[in-house]
Amino acid sequence: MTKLLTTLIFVLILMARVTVAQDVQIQRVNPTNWWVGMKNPTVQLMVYGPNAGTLAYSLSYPGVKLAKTHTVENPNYAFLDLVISPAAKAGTLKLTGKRGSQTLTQPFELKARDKTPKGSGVTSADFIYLAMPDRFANGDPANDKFADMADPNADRANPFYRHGGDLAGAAKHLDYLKELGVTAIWFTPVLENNQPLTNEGGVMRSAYHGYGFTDHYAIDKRLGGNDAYKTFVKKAHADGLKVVQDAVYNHVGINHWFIKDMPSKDWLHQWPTYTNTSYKYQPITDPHAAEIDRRVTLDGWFVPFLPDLNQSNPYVANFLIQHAIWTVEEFGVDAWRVDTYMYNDMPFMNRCNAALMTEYPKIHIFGESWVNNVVDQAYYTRNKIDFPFKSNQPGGLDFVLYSAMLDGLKQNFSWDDGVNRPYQALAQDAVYADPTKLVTFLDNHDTDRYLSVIGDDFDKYKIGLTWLLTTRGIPSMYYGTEILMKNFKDPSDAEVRRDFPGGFSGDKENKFEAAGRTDKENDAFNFVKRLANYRRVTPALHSGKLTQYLPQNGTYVYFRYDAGKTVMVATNSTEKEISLDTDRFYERMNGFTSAKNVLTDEKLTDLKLLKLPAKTALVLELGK
Ligand SMILES: [Ca+2]
Ligand SMILES: [Ca+2]
Repeated sequence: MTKLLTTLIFVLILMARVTVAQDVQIQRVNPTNWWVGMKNPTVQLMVYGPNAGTLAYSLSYPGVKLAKTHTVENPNYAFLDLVISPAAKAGTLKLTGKRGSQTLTQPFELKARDKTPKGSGVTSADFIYLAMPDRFANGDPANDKFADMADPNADRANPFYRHGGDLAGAAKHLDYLKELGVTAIWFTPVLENNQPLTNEGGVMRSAYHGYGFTDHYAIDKRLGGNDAYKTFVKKAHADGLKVVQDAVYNHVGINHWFIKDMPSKDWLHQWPTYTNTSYKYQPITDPHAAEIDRRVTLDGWFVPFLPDLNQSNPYVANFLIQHAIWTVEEFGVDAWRVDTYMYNDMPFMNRCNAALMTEYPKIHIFGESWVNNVVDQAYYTRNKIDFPFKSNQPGGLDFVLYSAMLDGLKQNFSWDDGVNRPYQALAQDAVYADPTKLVTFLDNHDTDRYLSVIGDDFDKYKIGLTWLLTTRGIPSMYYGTEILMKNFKDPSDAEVRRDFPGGFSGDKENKFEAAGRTDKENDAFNFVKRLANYRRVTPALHSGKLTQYLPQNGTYVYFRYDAGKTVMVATNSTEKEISLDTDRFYERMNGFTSAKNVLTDEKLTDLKLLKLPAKTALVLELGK
């Protein structure tokens, strides 16, 4: 009898323990690791698992203190504030979580910081190439699709599905980019997008664009995962190329693991009924704006499957800021492009930018704020306007100059139109703290492709690229522009995101090689190559001053110059050859008696009258 009772008690105790063990678990800790020797000694761990928030946490590790444990609405989360002293050594600490007689332990690694360059920044000495990894090159067909993912499809015949491109594929073409004169690669986001197909405009589409994160600490395994990204960045750096990471703070994918079981209701911006952002930027800067308009712009959701994060929730803010720092430290990326910048909480953005710049003083941050005027564009970057809110963002994508350059190519010359447009855009640079930190472009993955916008006009194509590569700012080019890829977004943006020919096995043409390109494509490729490589070794085009002259009779002339060199760019936007009298430019041409045509090597010994053929932009390096 006693024996039976003992056995029964033993079984009951065992059952109770099993119950507790299943009832309480730690399934995730984010960040997944941290480092010793960071400038900011604190890190907040988000601990997740069934009832993880009901445990009493402690740790014992020399130089590391658990300063505070926070619990939130959802008992499945705990937030632990760790303080890591400068004396702490790298190693793995053990987090201990206790509830009653139950004890759980969770290892957490504190790595040593290695010496490889991180957050080195991009500057106006760089030339950025924007590519969509799914559409650029497929290096590993084994990772094209996974049956266990929410979207198990990959099909190159379907423009809306994944096509199988990956980081290993892009890594194979770094020589191609170097030859072209590119110095930095910007991929659309590489983080896991384990999103189902979504219905957009009546068509089921995959999340190949990458803007719906589902796990911040995983690079999408269809792109090769974390190891492939590390390898890619290392190889790019070894080849002298920088890497720009595309970051999204405003929203995540609806399939994000923390959205399925949110820490608290206010993790997201919540509305009584679904509310989309208006996509209108005026209410953010308008001193007369109604508060509701402002809220809808900022807190409305970007689309129904990209829920809007509430960055005024301190745990959300910490999560996002730490992820940014973790990414730079873990992968060694150089610069940071921020998606949908203007829809974020601006005080949060300033905190986030400051945290990145504190750890990585040289990092460059440039956000996407799709506006059409200089005042609104300046608001999101360091500026000289007396706005009630002052942004600390060093750069931004130059949407104003983008529109202006396209107008300059599309419009006929008149009082305000044609080449007056880029002139006028640059004439307003006084509002920026440093306009050379803006990233310039002629198209991107969200716009009609450049060549189509300018009516397939190869002369105009060369003029626009000449402006891009010689005016102020950090130039960026969308993949395929150099081989004359074109298309409008009509009927869908898939049209401007076609596969790079030669990046995928079975491709009939390989345009990564000169032999695979047509004569005209080689002409285009060689044009970009020549100008980009000239720019690469010409500091006057990076940091030199810009003097521009009032456009006259369809011509637009400007100079970039420093102590070493003066480069003159003379555009004739008309259909007729022009003989340009250069007397007007004496301020900049005084003392120069000859010039070299940078694109043809032709020598000019008479600078009094410049022959400008119809629809051309001459690039002349002036000589004595
Ligand atoms: Ca692949
Ligand atoms: Ca928002």
